[in-house]
Formats: sequence, C-alpha cells, structure tokens
Amino acid sequence: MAEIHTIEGALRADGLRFGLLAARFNDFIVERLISGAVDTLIRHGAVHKNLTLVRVPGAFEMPLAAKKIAGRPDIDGLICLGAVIRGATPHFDFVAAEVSKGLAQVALDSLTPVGFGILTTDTLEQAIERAGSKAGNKGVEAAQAVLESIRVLEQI
Ligand code: INI
Repeated sequence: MAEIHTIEGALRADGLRFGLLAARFNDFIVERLISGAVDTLIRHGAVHKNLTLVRVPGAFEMPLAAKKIAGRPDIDGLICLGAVIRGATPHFDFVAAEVSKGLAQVALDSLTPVGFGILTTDTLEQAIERAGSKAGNKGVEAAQAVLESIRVLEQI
C-alpha cells in the first residue's frame, strides 16, 4: 500500500505542564498509581516543578475538580488516578459510571487530554495487580496516553 500521511504523538514531556488528580479513597492503591504516573512523566522529560498534584475525597468528586484543572491555561494535560473497587461498596456502579462519563466530558469540553487512570475492579486483589504488580500500573498507562495525546493534538 502507498505511504499515507500519518500523524503520531511522540512520548516527549519536555516543556509540558501536567495536573495529577488523585482520590484519597483506597489511598494505598492510589499512591502507587501516582508514583507510576510521576515516574513516567519524569522519565520522558517532564520536570517536577511542572507537575501539580490535586487530591479529592473519592472518584465521584473527580469530574468537577478535573473540569477546573483542565480549564486552566497553564495545564497541558491531566492524569486522573483512583481506584473504585466493587467489593468495597454497593454503589460501585454509580461511582464508576459517573467518574468515567464525567472525565470523558471534561476532555471534550476543555480540549485538554484527560487520562483515565482509575481502576474499576471487582476485588482488592485485582486492584493491587494493576497498581504496579503483575498486571502493570494503570498510572503509567494513563500518563503515557496523556503525553501521546498532547503531542498528537498539537499536530491536528
Ligand atoms: N470512591 C472511590 O474513589 N473508590 C471507591 O471504591 C469508592 N467506594 O467504594 O465507595 C468511593 N466512594 C466514595 C465516593 O467517590 C465519594 O467520595 C463519596 O460518595 C462522597 O461523595
């Protein structure tokens, strides 16, 4: 097939300013997601002074704070980090649905990349697996996705 013009994002974080939005709920899982995201950004060229961490009580509170952060002119991308665990709550479905819908809407309204680093799992064990053990680290994935998205959107 003939070569087609392709736009792709490089994983370069130099000069970019990031917000990290983290839930306090399930704090010991979320701390690992924060570490994964920060480490990823720094290894790709971001500097600590350009990273701002905002904490909210739980995942349900994220969309509103995300909207304010993503609307700031001094933020290039926002990485949201949390853990919603079914075993821990009967209102899992409501919290998981609201945070996912809400954050997707924030990205569309603000035109700012928003990373969905929110674990939604049935059990605590599954959450641990996705927070830096055998199934990777969702914070790393979310940071990489935001970085790539910023660099793609710059070119479109
Ligand atoms: N918030 C979470 O981030 N994760 C959860 O697993 C969770 N559970 O299990 O309930 C949770 N609930 C709190 C919710 O996000 C709000 O903070 C709370 O309802 C107050 O508005």
